[in-house]
Amino acid sequence: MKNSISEINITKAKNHKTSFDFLAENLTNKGVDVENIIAKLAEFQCAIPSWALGAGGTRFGRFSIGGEPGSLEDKINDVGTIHSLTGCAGAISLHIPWDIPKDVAAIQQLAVANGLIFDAVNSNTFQDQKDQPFSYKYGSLSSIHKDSRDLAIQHNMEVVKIGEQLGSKSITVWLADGSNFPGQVNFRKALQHTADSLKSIYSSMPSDWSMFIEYKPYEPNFYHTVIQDWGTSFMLANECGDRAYTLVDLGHHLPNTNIEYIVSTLMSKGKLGGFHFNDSKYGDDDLTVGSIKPYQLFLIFNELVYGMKNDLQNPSPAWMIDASHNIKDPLEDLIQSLEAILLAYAQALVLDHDQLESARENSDVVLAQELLQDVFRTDLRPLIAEVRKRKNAAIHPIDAYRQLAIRQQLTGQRGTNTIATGL
Ligand code: PSV
Ligand code: MN
Repeated sequence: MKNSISEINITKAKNHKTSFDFLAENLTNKGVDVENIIAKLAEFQCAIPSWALGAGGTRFGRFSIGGEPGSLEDKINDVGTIHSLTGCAGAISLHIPWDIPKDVAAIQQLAVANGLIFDAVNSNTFQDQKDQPFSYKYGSLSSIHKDSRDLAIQHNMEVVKIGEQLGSKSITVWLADGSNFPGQVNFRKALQHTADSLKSIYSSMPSDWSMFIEYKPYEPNFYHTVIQDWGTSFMLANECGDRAYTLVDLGHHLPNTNIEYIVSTLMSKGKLGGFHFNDSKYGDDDLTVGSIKPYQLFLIFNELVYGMKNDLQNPSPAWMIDASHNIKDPLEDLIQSLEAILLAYAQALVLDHDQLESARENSDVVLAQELLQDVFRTDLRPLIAEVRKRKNAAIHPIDAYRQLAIRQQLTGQRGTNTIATGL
């Protein structure tokens, strides 16, 4: 694949050089250290979840695409393809039990061959599995029923064991628990059970592991969710210990929430552990990153960049795309998301944070806005393309994906009827 990408790059090289040289000169004239930013962008790697490689669906239906991955091996190969084209998708995040590796050594080898590492493993107590002895219908880690709670705790411990074999160092717990109707549960008991369950999972983890606690305001429960917001997650993470962190998923906020402020607060307290990218118009829409609110994404990245530089008590967040691909080819959609993420990151790196700080100190509100919007309205795409070119990835990944007819090849190999596991 690398050779074919290089050949396609040759046809794009002249135009790319013209636009990159123009941008680099303009940025340099403004005092931006272009090479330093290229180096930072080149380091950025974002995990792709194993459930995002097939066609997504809604409860109303699912429109299949050809060549969906039918096995974990296929999924690893698909992430490898995205990584070859973009150079920034060097990790895969598994959802257990959807993707339990049968032959761990072979799976590891395949990942290495594709240049991938295993990022956070994700537990799943939001569905009952076939022949499960106790149901999660009325909750899992929060359940009033001890048998269901114990089963869910056990499951999380097993997920950590699988992750350990693969070299993961963290588990993400997204707890769907809550209630659908007023009066259904005792809030206090559900929260206390959740805290106790999380603490038992936490205390059983290896000492170099981290736990990411994801929050979400609603769905699948529509009256109350136990871990509904960053405050609840933060509180539970503190109760668990130093290696428990909050995970921010961009789609898990009520409309107009100031997510950048949440990011800033969590990082300043050293508690932002994981980050799920997507975009939305209404709720947890799981749309392509940057497709609806790219300015918000830039503002969020400003806080992330500030935090990565100044909040040394905060670990480097584990990045992952968490979107669903309803009508697009998932691989193309993921490539578009990666482009939007890198672009927002590049914008935040180009922003002169010292100048912004001095505008703030002078309460120069107009200058602060000028600084932000000047960067946001500068087309930095050639910078991202340059990073890819230097890594022997594709200057234009979507063009290359189409020229290489990858979906057609996958459909030829895997058929038109395979259906990937996921939501
Ligand atoms: C829940 O909506 C979520 O964002 C969690 O991260 C899950 O693990 C993922 O989606 C897939 O179900
Ligand atoms: Mn998520």
